[in-house]
Amino acid sequence: MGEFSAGKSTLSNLLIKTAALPVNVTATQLPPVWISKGDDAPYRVGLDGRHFEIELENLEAVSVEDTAFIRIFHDAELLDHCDLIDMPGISDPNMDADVWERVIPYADAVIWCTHATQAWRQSEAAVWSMLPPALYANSFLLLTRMDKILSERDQMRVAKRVGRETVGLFRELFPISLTRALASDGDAEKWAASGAEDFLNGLHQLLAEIGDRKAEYAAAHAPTEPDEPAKFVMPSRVQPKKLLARRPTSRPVSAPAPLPPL
Ligand SMILES: Nc1nc2c(ncn2[C@@H]2O[C@H](COP(=O)(O)OP(=O)(O)OP(=O)(O)O)[C@@H](O)[C@H]2O)c(=O)[nH]1
Ligand SMILES: [Mg+2]
Repeated sequence: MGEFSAGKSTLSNLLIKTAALPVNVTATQLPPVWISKGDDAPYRVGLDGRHFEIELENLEAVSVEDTAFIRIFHDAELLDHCDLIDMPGISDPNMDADVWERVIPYADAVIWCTHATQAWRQSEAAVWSMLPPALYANSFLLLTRMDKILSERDQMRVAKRVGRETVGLFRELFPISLTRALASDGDAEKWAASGAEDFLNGLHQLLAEIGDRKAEYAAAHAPTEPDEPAKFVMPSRVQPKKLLARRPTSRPVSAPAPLPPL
């Protein structure tokens, strides 16, 4: 999530190692794009829940007004551990907040992108304060476009200020240059210098923790056979899979399922 042009789609493309999502200098007029593992054909989900075929090459033709979200599928390793939802910008005057608000209940965690050069504006803090506080401990704040801040001293200064202003609101803050990460092209030093390595380590750690919590929760709530002796009742092992985003269900989007506590 984040303001328009904060780098959300650039980040999604980096995470799935494919230029699947349109990246634009101006605001992108797209509904949320929900990315899962697989090779199914892409489709859009209408506001009434019906599915409609779409063309991957022509995502920008999808109408924001009557689409809840777009579903696309890729074979990226990260998608073994979570789904991703690439969101539209939060304060685009041409887009109703409903467009992104209706997918929030599906999220277990948020990666918030904020432009390092104007980081953590009031509009961002205001939207974040309206989201479920249960998300905070599972969410990251990315200071994107760090390459636009030239001196190391200024980079540290902005990271420190934003860290101070967001105490308790995020699990962790990572400065990153998404464009440098994309351009590192297998160069480990450039990858680390871009900030991508630290962020990806943090993300994998979070996904593992959420997976463990979900597995424990599922085991603790597994149905038991009342007539059988306790020693024969085995908790069913549930493999955690979709962590950043839950799949749509028939329940209303305003009633998110509880995530086991940290
Ligand atoms: N220099 C620099 N440019 C970046 C960085 N991240 C993204 N950009 C550029 O910023 C522009 C917007 O990036 P997007 O990924 O489309 O931003 P977005 O948040 O998805 O924007 P919307 O979907 O319109 O809300 C593109 O031209 C990107 O190349 C970065 O870390 N450094
Ligand atoms: Mg985008």
